[in-house]
Amino acid sequence: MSSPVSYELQGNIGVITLDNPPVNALSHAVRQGLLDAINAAQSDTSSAVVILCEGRTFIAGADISEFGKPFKEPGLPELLNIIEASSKLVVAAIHGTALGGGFETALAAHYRCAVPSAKVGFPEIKLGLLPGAGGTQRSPRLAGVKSSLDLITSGAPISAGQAAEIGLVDEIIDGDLSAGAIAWAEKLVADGAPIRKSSEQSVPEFDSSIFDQYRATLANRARGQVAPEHVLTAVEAATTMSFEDGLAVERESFVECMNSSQSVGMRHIFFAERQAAKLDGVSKDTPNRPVENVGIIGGGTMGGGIAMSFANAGIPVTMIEISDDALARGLGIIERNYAGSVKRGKLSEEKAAACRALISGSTDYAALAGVDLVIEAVFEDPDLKKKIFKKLDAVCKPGAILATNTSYQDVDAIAAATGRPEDVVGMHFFSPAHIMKLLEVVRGERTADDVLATVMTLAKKIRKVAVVSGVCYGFIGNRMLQPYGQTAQLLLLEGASPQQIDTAMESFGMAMGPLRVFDLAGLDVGYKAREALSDDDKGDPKTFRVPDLLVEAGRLGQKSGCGFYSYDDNRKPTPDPLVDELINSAAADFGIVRRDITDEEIVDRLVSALVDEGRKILDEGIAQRSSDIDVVYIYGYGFPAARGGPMFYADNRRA
Ligand code: 3H9
Repeated sequence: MSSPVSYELQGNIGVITLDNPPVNALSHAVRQGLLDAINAAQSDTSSAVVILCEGRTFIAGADISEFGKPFKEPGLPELLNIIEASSKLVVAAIHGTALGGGFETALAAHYRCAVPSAKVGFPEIKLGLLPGAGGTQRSPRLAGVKSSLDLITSGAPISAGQAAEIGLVDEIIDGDLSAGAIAWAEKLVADGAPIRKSSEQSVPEFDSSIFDQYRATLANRARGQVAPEHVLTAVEAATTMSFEDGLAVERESFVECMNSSQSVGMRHIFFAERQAAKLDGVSKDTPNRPVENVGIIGGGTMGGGIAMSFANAGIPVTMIEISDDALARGLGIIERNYAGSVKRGKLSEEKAAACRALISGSTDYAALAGVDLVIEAVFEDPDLKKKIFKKLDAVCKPGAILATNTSYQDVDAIAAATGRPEDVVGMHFFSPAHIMKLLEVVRGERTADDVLATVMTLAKKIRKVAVVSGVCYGFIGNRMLQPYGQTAQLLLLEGASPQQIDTAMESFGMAMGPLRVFDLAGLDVGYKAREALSDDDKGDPKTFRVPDLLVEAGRLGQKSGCGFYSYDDNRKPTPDPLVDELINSAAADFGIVRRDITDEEIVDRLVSALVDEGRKILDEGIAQRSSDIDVVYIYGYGFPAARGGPMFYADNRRA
């Protein structure tokens, strides 16, 4: 088999080219090829070596699919030490993304150049890992402790320009990277530039309290995760030990993280997220419909957030509201959201203005005549939705995709209100829609393959993680939430307090416990929904008696200042003895003798409630695969990524 790495002399420059699509990951064959090439360069007539990559990107990291499998020499840390020890000057030429082990390869080179659009970073933390091939040792020596900790603990990439500012990139190359990098290498040789080893630099001065500061911040931000503490230990070692000893500390930490269940869960999610984009029964060559502009019906919180998601990706949006006042209110919310992002430093003034300029409004459906996609985001009234789709059918051009953002309703029934059900699909965003990453794409019985394929592509463009769901009440996520919420109510009656349940689930890793979620969403929402149901459909009264009593006592949740908790002006929850009394008396009414319930039982029963419903969803073919359900819960419901999602957690715990 031919090697994914080639080596040739171009004049006096040895050019090493990696070609391992799609992202030039450092598979065993790539590592071996790099080793052979760098060895070859030592004894030929080259005076410098340039490492270049074919395709869309520089090396995007170690090959994650090799993790957890038997290791094959050469290992990356050793290979990078050999590259750094090269007697010929080594230049890394970066385009696309140099990530993780890829960026570590660049840091082991003696000089680094990059095109302006390139990005570099250490995403290992998102896999429950830390850089394991010298990144924690070389980066602080080049960029200082603070910049390195920011890069490694956030996992977020930075631009080539930012990397140049902090000393991680030496030269920005405009135009053709290959020609530019070779010319720059020739110039370095001609100028007598030294072989500059990152490992031999000394760490610039830093504030000695920095590690304590990061420890405190990370204890909060990355609650319960093991990798961040290892990052701090390894970077600290770079400041107190020799390079070799620091590397040994990094190695030990890396191996420990790699074997942790947290990293196993996060790696599962990495592949699950990419797998979710694949459609069963739809060829990946299915042509996409063009989507160059979008209409949104409804300028509420949801419609506004959806509009921002598209505008942020450069796609113009026309927002429809029923009156000038409602439209002004909707556009006003968007305005304030953008202003908030600028204030928090998340967006530049210019970028915010450019995005805002892409959103226009109208009260006339005729404004939607030319759009390629319409998303309806009005409140959950099935008749209203059907009426809107009838109107859209009349006004939209042939081939336009008609989507509903419904969280629960029957997408097939909505599609049937039009004469073109094949163009209708569900696009269920999560609030706040411009921030939450999950998009449930609901495949109706008659949704056309190219509509589905288009929406999946579009999801990636607007930076959402899309998961396909079949039609059922609540789709994947909200359907599973129902038994989860009901189990929380049973636990209350049987003896647990709201704060015990929430604390147990938050310690397990949930972003928020179930009762705080109820309070946030508003207890009146479920109350109103139940009013419309028959006693049979409502189910076991034990599963809703407490929230009903709370609503009847005027405790609607955060919005009324109290629900399962009392809230202060900063929305900080405090346990309320009145709620305990109310739970006690409800339990007595049902003849339940309350008992001590362990945190373990709470977690077990609540997660099992999710998983049992998840299994039914799989059996019914509503979800394409178990890992899709994990993706829904991690990106839409605050399930801890380090547990790999509810289905993965259950499968692995019982295995
Ligand atoms: C590491 O480096 C550890 C070291 O410090 C120490 C080692 C000792 N491996 O995301 P996409 C696949 S840890 C294997 O859709 P995009 C991916 O599964 C690693 N496969 O593309 C997908 O396959 P498929 C640190 C990988 O253009 C295909 O490539 N690095 C890897 O939207 C396309 O992926 C990272 O964590 C990989 N490293 O985004 C970077 N990366 O088509 C991870 C991708 O079969 N990668 N694949 O579904 C990324 O962030 C994105 O892929 C990237 C491109 C931004 C590069």
